[in-house]
This record gives sequence, structure tokens and C-alpha cells, in this order.
Amino acid sequence: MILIGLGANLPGADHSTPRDTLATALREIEAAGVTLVDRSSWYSSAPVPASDQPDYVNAVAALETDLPPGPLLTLLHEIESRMGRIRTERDAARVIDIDLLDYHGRIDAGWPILPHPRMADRAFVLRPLQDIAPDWSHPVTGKGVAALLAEAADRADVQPLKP
Ligand code: PH2
Ligand code: MG
Ligand code: MG
Repeated sequence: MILIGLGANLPGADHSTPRDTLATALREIEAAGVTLVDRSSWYSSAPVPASDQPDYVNAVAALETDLPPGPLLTLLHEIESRMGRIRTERDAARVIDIDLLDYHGRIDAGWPILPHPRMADRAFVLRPLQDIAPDWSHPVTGKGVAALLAEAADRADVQPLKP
């Protein structure tokens, strides 16, 4: 399974809402020839670390593709740029962020780092991930998604959006 995390907390270049931006990004991924296998619900989450940024919309999707991790992440970054992402400092508010979380359980310390180095303690990733992959376990520690979520400091701040 290939898992990506999506997040947004600023309106898009075309004034789209964060949720519409993420939905458009998933269509762009499909238009690039990558199969969208599944998508979680949309979640609202407080920014981590806590700040006065707007709340995020987060989701996780499962993909299928023959692209190796590097070219896949390059494609995801191209889609971010097309949607108006401007990179400033780390954890800055953003129009869109698409992260490669897991690539068939591969472990890699190079680029991209796999699994995503901060996914294990982020409820805004783990909660949507649990929707589509409740049996997922962390490739390095073997811990299951439910156990990781129970330990995540931000778990109370992640709530499903109304449909
Ligand atoms: N992404 C970050 C940093 N903090 N907080 C929330 N709630 N959601 C995110 O997607 C997020 C974040 C860096 O990518
Ligand atoms: Mg990120
Ligand atoms: Mg990113």
C-alpha cells in the first residue's frame, strides 16, 4: 500500500477552500496516471505545533502506481506548486501539503525518507489513516495505527468535518 497525507490551512490561489484544494489535488494525482484506491474522510485539526494559524483540513489517501518513491514525491510536489504552494519556513501555514507517508512498508533513510519521519506521533495523520487502513502498522516499530493514535498528543484536536 502507498499512503499519502494531505493538509491545507490557507485558501487556494483561486480562493478555493482548503477542502476543495485537497479534492482538486486528488483529481490532479489521478490525471497524472496514478490510481486513487481510497480516501479517508476530511478532518479538521488544530495546527501542530500549536499556533494562531487557521485550523487545517487533513486527509489520507491510498494510491497505486509503478512510479518509485522519488519520482512519485516529485510529482506530488509539482502538483503542490501548481496549486499555489509557496514554501517558506517549516510548519508555516500553507495552501497545500502532500506528504508520502508509506510506500509498501519500505524503510529508507535517504530521499524520500520512508516511512515519513513524523507520521507516528501525529493524530492528524493517524486518524484519517485509520479510516482507510485500520490494520496498518508502522514499518519500523511494528506498532499499529490504533496504538499510535492512543499515544498521540494532538488526538483530541482532530475531528471529522461535516459532509
Ligand atoms: N502539517 C505540518 C505541521 N503541522 N498541523 C496540522 N494540524 N495539520 C497538518 O497537516 C500539519 C500541521 C507540516 O507539514
Ligand atoms: Mg507535512
Ligand atoms: Mg510536505
